[in-house]
Amino acid sequence: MSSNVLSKQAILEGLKQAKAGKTKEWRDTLPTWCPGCGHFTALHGLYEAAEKLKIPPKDFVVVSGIGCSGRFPFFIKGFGFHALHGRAIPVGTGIKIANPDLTVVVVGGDGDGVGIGGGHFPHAARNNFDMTYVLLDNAIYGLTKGQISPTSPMGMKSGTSPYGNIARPINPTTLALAYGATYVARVFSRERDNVSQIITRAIEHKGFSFVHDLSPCVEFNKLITYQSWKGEVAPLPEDHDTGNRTRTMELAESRDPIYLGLFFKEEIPTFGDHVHQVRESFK
Ligand SMILES: Cc1ncc(C[n+]2csc(CCOP(=O)(O)OP(=O)(O)O)c2C)c(N)n1
Ligand code: SF4
Ligand SMILES: [Mg+2]
Repeated sequence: MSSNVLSKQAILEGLKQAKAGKTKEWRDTLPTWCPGCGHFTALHGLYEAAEKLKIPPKDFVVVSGIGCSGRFPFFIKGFGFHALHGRAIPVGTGIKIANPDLTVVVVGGDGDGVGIGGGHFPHAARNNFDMTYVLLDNAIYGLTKGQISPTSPMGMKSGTSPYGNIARPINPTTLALAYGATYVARVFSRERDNVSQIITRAIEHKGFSFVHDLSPCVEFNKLITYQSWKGEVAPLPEDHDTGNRTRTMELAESRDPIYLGLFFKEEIPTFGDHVHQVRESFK
């Protein structure tokens, strides 16, 4: 493994340092995930983004659903809302409407975001709410100990699919593009610096930004792992046009390889801009 990987040893060392009081401004409570969980990388990415963009904790809100991914708000200094399973996005959009000055980041798992909560994702995207949605995809229900999720591959065996998964998986990156998200990226939790960079740019983006993080569950998913994904991923072609939504969908659908990087970005008025225009027209 490269030095860029959050190895078990590096995580334990990090926890030791944090315990010794060498914590950064953005860290508060120590994460409780299994050592090696992919979710650590996105958390680190959020720390780096908040530091880089100098977002004070009073202006930072992290909203999550339920799942191992749902623990995020506890591990970040700022405001947090641990919502119901699949209901993080509507809570996040409500917060943004109530106080547009806040930086709102919604974090959730594959089960949370494209399973039970799948009906909220399209509307946040098409309305172009100025917020970031990080979907931590481990292709399994981690918190409830390993049932198949909407992103699990066909044939995958689990407690709820002892003879193999019979349903076709959903591709969250393609969904985000189809729903009209104005910033769409895919990252892999094995690549810490890329994750931090993409999350930082996503938060900077004015509009609905979506980051699909391939984030392995080292405890319950023995099929989709750091190793299996490592052999399947590749960066987007260097000449990739991030302004072409249709062509981008083809690349998002590819399984061989699974592309990583910034797929699409466009600057159009946000939900808040439209509300402002409507208010102006009252005058
Ligand atoms: C309404 C409701 N249904 C089911 C559950 C049980 N439950 C808790 S977490 C979870 C799935 C979590 O999987 P995912 O969203 O992929 O997050 P992960 O734990 O993998 O990060 C389920 C089914 C619940 N808490 N609430
Ligand atoms: S059960 Fe899986 S998803 Fe949950 S903390 Fe452990 S490794 Fe991460
Ligand atoms: Mg999951």
